[in-house]
Amino acid sequence: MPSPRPVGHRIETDYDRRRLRQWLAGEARADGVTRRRLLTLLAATAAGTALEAARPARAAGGPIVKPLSPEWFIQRGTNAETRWEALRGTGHHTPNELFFVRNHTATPVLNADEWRLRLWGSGLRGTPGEDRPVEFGYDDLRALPAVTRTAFVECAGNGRSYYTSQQGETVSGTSWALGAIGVARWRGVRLADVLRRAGLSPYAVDVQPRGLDAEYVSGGENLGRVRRPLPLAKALNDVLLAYEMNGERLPYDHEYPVRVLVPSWVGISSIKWVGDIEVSVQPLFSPWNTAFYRLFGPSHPEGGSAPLTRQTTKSAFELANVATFAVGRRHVLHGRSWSGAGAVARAEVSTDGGANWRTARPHDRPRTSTWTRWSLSWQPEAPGATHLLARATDSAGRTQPDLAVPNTLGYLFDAVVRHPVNVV
Ligand SMILES: Nc1nc2c(c(=O)[nH]1)N[C@H]1C(S)=C(S)[C@@H](COP(=O)(O)O)O[C@H]1N2
Ligand SMILES: [Mo]
Repeated sequence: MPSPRPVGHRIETDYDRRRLRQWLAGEARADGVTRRRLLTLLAATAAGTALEAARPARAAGGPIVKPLSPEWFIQRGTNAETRWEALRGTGHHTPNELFFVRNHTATPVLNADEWRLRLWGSGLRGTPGEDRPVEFGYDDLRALPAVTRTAFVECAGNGRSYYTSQQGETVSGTSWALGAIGVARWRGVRLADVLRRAGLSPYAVDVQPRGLDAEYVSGGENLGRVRRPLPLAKALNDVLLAYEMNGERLPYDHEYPVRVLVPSWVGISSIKWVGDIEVSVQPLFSPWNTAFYRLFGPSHPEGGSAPLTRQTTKSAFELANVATFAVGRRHVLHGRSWSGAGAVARAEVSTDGGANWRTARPHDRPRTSTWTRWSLSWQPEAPGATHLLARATDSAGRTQPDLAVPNTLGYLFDAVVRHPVNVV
């Protein structure tokens, strides 16, 4: 049986080519994306229509509302990375207080009583010729059948700093180590249920959720509010509109009152503070599936890869960056591995620079869209600085390589990370 990865990728590439051709033929819409960008993407290819007036969102004092204790987080601009050593002993789900934050601008503090989710666009069966939106309030969503699901949210750029520190590549973007991931138990409603209730047209192809946070300005250009198209097939499959995280009301940063949760896909798909969802019979483009969140560079198609979807395979130790171990003693190393392409089939650890690998003992029943915790004992025999290596193989047959294929924006790092430790 062929592995799901190339097949899934091919489908995505074909889908992307088809939608770009449709754009050239005037059958697709691209808001806030330049014509030059789309022409580049076609490898040979937007007229922007005016963005809808932004609904003002109340911004909080700083970019992040929750307290960022330095023992738990590394602050990176408007973002906060979870420290892996802080996850030690926290259980399968990342506590909300410890969950990483990735904000393009700042967390808006919204009021659930005033919040409305507006569904609109050509992909809804309304009165013909009339673009009549359908609205849901917070209580309307809570009254629909609820589902619960454990899933990670992981930034596409998680691990980006290792392109530079391990591979000598120059990449742009937030210099995450491996802490731009968290796993939560999300509770909400199926996006499929909401779309059907809104009157989904059989001709709809894309949906585009958009956040209520402020417009994002990059390189002097206002790109509008954070939004990224999602193919209808994925939207109907396993996407949630989540209103609870680990049994609590969503915290402001993650994002109260409702977020989109797209299991297994790159974090940008999971739009926070969702205020509206466009449903379209035409393929949609935004800067978040054209200029960003594709692979660019010499190893990739001219004009970039297809828009990123599934996350890669990764592993991390629940250890501080240069953790200290006593020589001659037996230690238990703890870590976690995960993949966007399936469950973790095996996690292995090398304590001798990659010459020998031992299979770690799993602590979870491996499942898709979440990590598997593991442990392994280690008795260091000589003092000095060394590295610990962990690598995973997923149920799709992907094993973490020694080198990740570089891309200019530093997405989807998947190579084995060399974790520095000190034996004393
Ligand atoms: N509205 C909105 N949604 C957003 C973002 C944002 O800045 N604004 N950041 C995205 C990115 S890049 C990531 S990785 C995840 C991070 O989710 P978290 O902050 O809850 O960890 O949210 C995504 N959704
Ligand atoms: Mo991200």
